[in-house]
Amino acid sequence: LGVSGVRAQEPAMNYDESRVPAYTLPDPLTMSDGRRVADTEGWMSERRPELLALFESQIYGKAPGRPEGVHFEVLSEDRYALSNMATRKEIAVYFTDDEEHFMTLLLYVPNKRTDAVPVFLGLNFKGNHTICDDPLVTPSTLRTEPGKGPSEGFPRAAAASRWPVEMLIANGYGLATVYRGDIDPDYDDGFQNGVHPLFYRDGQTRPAPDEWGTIAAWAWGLSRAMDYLETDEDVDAGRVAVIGHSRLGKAALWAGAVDTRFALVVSNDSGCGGAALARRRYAETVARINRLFPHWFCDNYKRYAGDEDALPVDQHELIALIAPRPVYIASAAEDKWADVKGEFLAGVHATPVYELFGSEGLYGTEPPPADEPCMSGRIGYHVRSGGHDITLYDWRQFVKFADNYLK
Ligand code: GTR
Repeated sequence: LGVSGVRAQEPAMNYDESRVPAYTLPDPLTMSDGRRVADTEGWMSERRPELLALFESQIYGKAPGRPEGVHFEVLSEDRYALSNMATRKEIAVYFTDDEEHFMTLLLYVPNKRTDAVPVFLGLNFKGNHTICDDPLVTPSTLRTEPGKGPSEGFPRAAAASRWPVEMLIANGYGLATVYRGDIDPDYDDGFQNGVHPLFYRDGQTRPAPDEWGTIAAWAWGLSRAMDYLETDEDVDAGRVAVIGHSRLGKAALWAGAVDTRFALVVSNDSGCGGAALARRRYAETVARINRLFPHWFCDNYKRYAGDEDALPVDQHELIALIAPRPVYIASAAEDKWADVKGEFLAGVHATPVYELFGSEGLYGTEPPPADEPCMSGRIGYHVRSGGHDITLYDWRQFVKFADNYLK
């Protein structure tokens, strides 16, 4: 489908709950051939790989896995960061065996530690230097569409409200982050920049219809960050939580689904193509997201524009792919664009898979009232009052939830 074909199928935007169409969700515990998943062994060895392959080929696209040449270089280490509370490291993660293509991982670990620490890992929107007011963080090079965005990058600490580094350090967590543009710049250039061309076969000029878009590339980058964290003795790689807000929340969920090394997954306001059920067609739809962000998903996903019922999966099964590892889904009351109820219901409908593992999940037919988190099961959830953002309130809940599993 060309872009105009996608637009022709695009239905009017719906913000009216009474106009959400009737839909039937695919059952995560029924195989494509109709067999029921009887136990965790059947889930792990048969149904999970089947679902993963469907998400891969129809939505996010296949990524190349860990390249042989991946290697790391600690560029700086400073034990006196954040008023001596933390050690800061900057690490070049080279994607191949050359040293031309890399991302810069910024890592803080608490100085008050007796052992390797649990870490939150997430991509940032505007550059590593924007996450806090630390004058020694190397500014990331801005990679936006030519002519768009501030030409000289964002000021230091521009995104500090989204990254409560001191609070995490005080609670015994490390924080690791990478600028999304280091992996793949967030605009449609036919996949010429970013990591995609590094893995083209001879003569290939763009990903095949079932190969990775930008979100899968970001998720792949999170796994490469994990490759480094596994080598850092200050970090307990068995206790890494992957987190993301909005489009980066979609990437965090996909990273957590693909890569079982992530011990816990946090989705904040991830919406369409993230935690929200596609079949509800509430606010942002498959048609709309593919028209505005044609580079995010694989080309096969465009087939489902206006035809969500034909999807062989829905987003509750993305949550289920994380089972039995804990997952937290956060919504914001005024963030209707991300479909609060659709995000909540995805957690509810992933629950049978958690129950198969003997765990509790998430329950109910309506999201809980604002600012009343649910944390009794392995699927945590809250609606924060306010709009599309990630705030200290959100992070406090994630830490509280993570304390149950990573401490
Ligand atoms: C919006 C997009 C959403 C969400 C958001 C964001 O424009 O429609 O899916 O990802 O951007 O990343 O802030």
